[in-house]
Order: sequence, then C-alpha cells, then structure tokens
Amino acid sequence: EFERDDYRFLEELGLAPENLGCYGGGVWRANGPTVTSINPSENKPIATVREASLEDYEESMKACAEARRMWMLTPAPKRGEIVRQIGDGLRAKLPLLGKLVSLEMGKILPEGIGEVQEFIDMCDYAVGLSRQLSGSIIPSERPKHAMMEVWNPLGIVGVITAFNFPCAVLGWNACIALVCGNCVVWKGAPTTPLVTLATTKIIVEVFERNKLPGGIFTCVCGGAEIGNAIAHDVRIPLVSFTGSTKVGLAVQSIVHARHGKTLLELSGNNAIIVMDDAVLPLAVRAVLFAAVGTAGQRCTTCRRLIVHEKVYDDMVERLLKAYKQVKVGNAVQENILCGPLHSKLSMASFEEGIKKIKAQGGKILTGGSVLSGNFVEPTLVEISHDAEVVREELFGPVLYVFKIKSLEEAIELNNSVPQGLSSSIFTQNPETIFTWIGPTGSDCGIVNVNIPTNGAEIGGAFGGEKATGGGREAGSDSWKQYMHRATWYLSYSQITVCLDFSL
Ligand code: UN1
Repeated sequence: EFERDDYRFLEELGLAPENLGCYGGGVWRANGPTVTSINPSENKPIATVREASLEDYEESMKACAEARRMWMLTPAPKRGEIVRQIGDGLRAKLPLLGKLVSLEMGKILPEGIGEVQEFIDMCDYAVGLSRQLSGSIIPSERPKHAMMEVWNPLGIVGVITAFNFPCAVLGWNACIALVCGNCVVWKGAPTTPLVTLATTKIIVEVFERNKLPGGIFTCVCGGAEIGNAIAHDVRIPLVSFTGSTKVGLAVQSIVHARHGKTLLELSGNNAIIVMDDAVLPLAVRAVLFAAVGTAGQRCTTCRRLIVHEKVYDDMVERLLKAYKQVKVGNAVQENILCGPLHSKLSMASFEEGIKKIKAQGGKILTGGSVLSGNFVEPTLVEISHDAEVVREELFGPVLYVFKIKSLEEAIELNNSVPQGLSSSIFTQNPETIFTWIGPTGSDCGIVNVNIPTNGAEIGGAFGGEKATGGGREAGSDSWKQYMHRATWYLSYSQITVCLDFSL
C-alpha cells in the first residue's frame, strides 16, 4: 500500500510501492536491478521497479517467438478487434493513466491526459486499418499471368521509447504493429517505468481475457543492456527507436549489421519563421506553446525562431510579455503551463546549455536560470545563427531568436541544422506558403503553416529527415514499414511462356 494519499490512485492502475518490471509469455517476473521512479515536480520517490535481467529477456523472447506464428495467422480484422478492446481498456483508465504520465514524466496534467487520448485515437485508427491492409494487382506483361503485391507481417517488432512520451509513442507503434500481425516487445524509458507497467497491464489484460498467448505483447523494463539485446536480436526484424540522434545511430548500426530494419524518431531542432505579414498575436501564442509547452521536452518543441526584420522588435516585445505570464510549477496542479524538467540529467544539460550559450556570445533576453528543484525559467536567447550550440538539441524551454531579411534567408536558416523534424511559417501570402511547402522550401518531415511545430495529429505520418532518422510513425502509409511486401507472379496458362529469354 502506498503511504502517501496522493499516490493511492496508482493501486487502481495495478501498481504497488514495489513492482516487477518484466512481462513475458503471460508471466510477470524480474531479476534485474531495482530502479526508483522519481516524481520530477518534487524530486521524491514514487515507487520502485525491479528491471528485467538478460535471462528474463531471453525467457520472454522465447514465449514471444512461440506466439508469433499464431498471431501472424490470425485474420487482420480479428487482430483489429483486440486493439479495439485495448482502446476500451485505456478509455476506462484515461484519467488515472493520464495523471500517472503527468506525475512520473512531469508534463502538465492536460498533456498527460492528452497523451493517453492519443493512444486511444491510435487504437481507433488501427481498428479501421485492420480492414484496409490492401495490396494491389499490377498488369503483367506476359499472357495469362497475374502479378500482385501483398503485405505480410514481419513477425516481431521491437519498440524502444523515450521518457518524454512514455505512453503515446508505444501507441503509435504497437497499435499498427499488432494489427499488421506482429508481436510487440516494448522497452520503455528507464525513468518512466510506472507508466510502462500501468500501460502494459491494460494491454495484457485484453490478451488474457481473450485467451490469447501472453507472448504477443512483452514488456521489458531496463536500460542500455536490454536495449542492446533488442538491437542484436535476430528474432526481431524491425526495431522502432525513439530517442537521441547519437543513440539512434548506434541502434541503427547494430540492427543493420544483422540486416534488420529500423524505424527511427530522433532529435529535432525545429524552427518557426515569422514573416512580415504574419498575424502576430497568433504567432506569439503558437511560439509560446511550441517553445515552453512540455517544458521544451518534445522532439517537436520549437527551438529556433526566425523573424523578419520588419516585425522583429514587435514580436520579441510581445514574446517577452507572454513569457513573463507563464506559470511554472508542479505538473499535476491546475493552471500550470510549464512543469519541471524530467530528471537531474535534464537539469545538468540545461545548465550546461546555458553556459555554452553565454560562452558562444548568446544574449539572454529573459530566463536562463534554475528556479528551484527541477524547475527552470523559460528562456529566450539572441544568438548568432552560426553558433555551435544552435545546431544541437537542448532538451528544455530555451528558444533562440534570429533576424532575417527575406524568405530565402529564412528557409536557408531553417534548413541549416543537422536535424529535420518539424517546421512552421507564419504568413498570409500564398506565394510564400507554396514556396515554403514546395521543393525548395522546408526540408523537414513536418511542414506547417500558421500553426506551431508541435501538436502533430495521428492521421498523418509522423517523423523527420536527416539526423531525425527518416522514419514515419502513426498514420498515412506508415503501416507498410511494419510489414513485408511480397510480389506474387502467377501463371494460369498450360503453355510455358517463360521461354522468352528477353524477360
Ligand atoms: C515527441 O516529442 O516525441 O507533435 C513527439 C507533437 C506530438 C508528438 C511529439 N504529437 O507534439
């Protein structure tokens, strides 16, 4: 039993002060080291989780490999029905799980709830998709021959997620992977194990109720050792990884060396351009939400603001006013706009980042300091666009502001960083808009007009180019990455037509 009253809701999510962090083959077990989950708003422990050992991982993977065949042969719409029930399970626990996301990750409550809602939406999306995993019939050039393209499951998909979206990112991957006929092996972030366990409990309850093999969904709490095991595991044809560019690159090289596939969602360094014809009040609100929301810990967070010289002073002044009104505080409390940074590690990189900014000639317009605990001031910085620090992803509420003279200059700046996730322009001019979204415009995976860089919907394909990794998750045709394409050629003629050697 939890001693603190405000942690007692965790019992309704199946959590206890001490928990086992590995679910494999329908069994909870764990023999690895114990980690303590910390509430970043207070820097106090919530509960402990015993992580998976490599032996636990191996046991779980055996059960997963056994379940694989049965799940691949289950008709896709039947798999969709299971995902529909997972959505119902999440709906029933929405307020509680949302609160846990907020408590353990440190994002504000509406965002915690929003994250679980995104998972529910993904379930609905995947249910429909389960009846639309269509292939195609392609005209054959040979008489009495048919050519078809069909999609089959890969078998097992590994999903490694990050602390900043501890619940929704599993949803983007698992909902699609499951309806596509794959078993899922999930490693959540080491600092958000309670969200991992609570989410797993909701999912596996559905498999158990439907008397399906427990190996279809596996959860392994752990750190780099488990991540490494997943990357090396030849039983896992696809590894979907969300995290930093550096770790993503390492995962990619391990998986590719064994001819596996990867789906990478790596660092972003997203810019908003404000042109001289922009509706400024709209732009200010968008920038505030994109740069300060989630305390700057989304991969889609706006980190660079590129403003036309004609509206530069006005825009900066309005922003400074808006920044002063931001309430920073305990994430689960009401009316807070900016919660804490997630961990001591995040705090260290914020402080390190501010030092670098100052050393590289950055001028802090507002913020720049630690308030107390894990709370930092939302920060606005004027700095030269070629300062080294601008090329890196500082995972906190720090925004760099630049002045430009033309659209060409703005696009060049937008595209000048290694990352290529999200981008946005504020303008009312159709020519500017179509240049921005066209071939010589933004080089990012997400190209917005008059809305923030964050807040992407699940119906579209989510992901980015260059150092962001090139993967696309959630909607559109992202599902194809979770399947193997087979091209079928069939002859229905008695005569051998293949003697034509020109083919
Ligand atoms: C992330 O930060 O890892 O566009 C993903 C957004 C969200 C996804 C963010 N839908 O802000």
